[in-house]
Amino acid sequence: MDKQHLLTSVQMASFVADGMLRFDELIPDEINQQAMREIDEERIPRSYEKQGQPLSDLWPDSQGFGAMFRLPQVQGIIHSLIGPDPLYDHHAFHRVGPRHEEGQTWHADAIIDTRQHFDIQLFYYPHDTPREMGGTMFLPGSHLRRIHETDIGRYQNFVGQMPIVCKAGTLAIGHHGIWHCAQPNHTERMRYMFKLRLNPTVRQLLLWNTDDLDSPEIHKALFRNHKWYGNDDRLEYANRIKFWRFLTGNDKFDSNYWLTRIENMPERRVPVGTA
Ligand SMILES: O=C(O)CCC(=O)C(=O)O
Ligand SMILES: [Fe+2]
Repeated sequence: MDKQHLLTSVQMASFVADGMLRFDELIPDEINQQAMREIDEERIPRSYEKQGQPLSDLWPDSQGFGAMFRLPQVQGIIHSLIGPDPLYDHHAFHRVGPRHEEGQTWHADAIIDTRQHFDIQLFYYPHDTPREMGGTMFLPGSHLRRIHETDIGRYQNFVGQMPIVCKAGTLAIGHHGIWHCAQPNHTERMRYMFKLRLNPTVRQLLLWNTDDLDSPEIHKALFRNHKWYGNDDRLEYANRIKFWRFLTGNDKFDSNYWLTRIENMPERRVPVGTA
């Protein structure tokens, strides 16, 4: 894997804090056009392929979706987060018709799943997506609040929610726990969005370009406050510390003594009669 395509430690810290990363205009237009054609002409089936198969076996001749995830830049992103030899979990083609006034309810694509090991989902936008066309709405920082699918469906809007308003060829990568929902399409055009879920087959440990592992920017990225959790921000920070420890293998990593304090459960006994 060419180091130049791997994510940096600061980007990984952003993923730990936000549960997502976005790469605007990453995919060339030729691939975007082919990808939409593949959906329209049903050259790639809507139904799931064999789940749990190596991603590398999937759609070998595809000039659209296959070419998209085989791009060295996309391979570098995938490698950084879930390592080599990822597995295909499932895919979904979304075509939201013109004047489709309904959005999805807020949800995560998961049952309650408390693993530190995580899957990623690629959300690929092959054409310009202005706000009136929807885009997928994400809630950065929601991925560590593990919920069951539409448990959060009663909510309408959150402080800090982020619609993917983007140019063609944009890719968002989400942690499996990220809260999101499709938005209505108020335009006269069809909206396309392609989702692909992938599973790791290796321990997710230092898989990215770690040259900047000691950068002070990591701390800033990890302890970003998204505001929507109000006074509960420290709980989020504690969960991110655990996640960063998992990714770096550094069990002593902490900030402000937050985890070290609650992990202090001494077992050393004072010999009886010495007091
Ligand atoms: O269409 C969208 O923007 C989101 C669809 C979605 O929630 C999904 O594929 O999991
Ligand atoms: Fe979803």
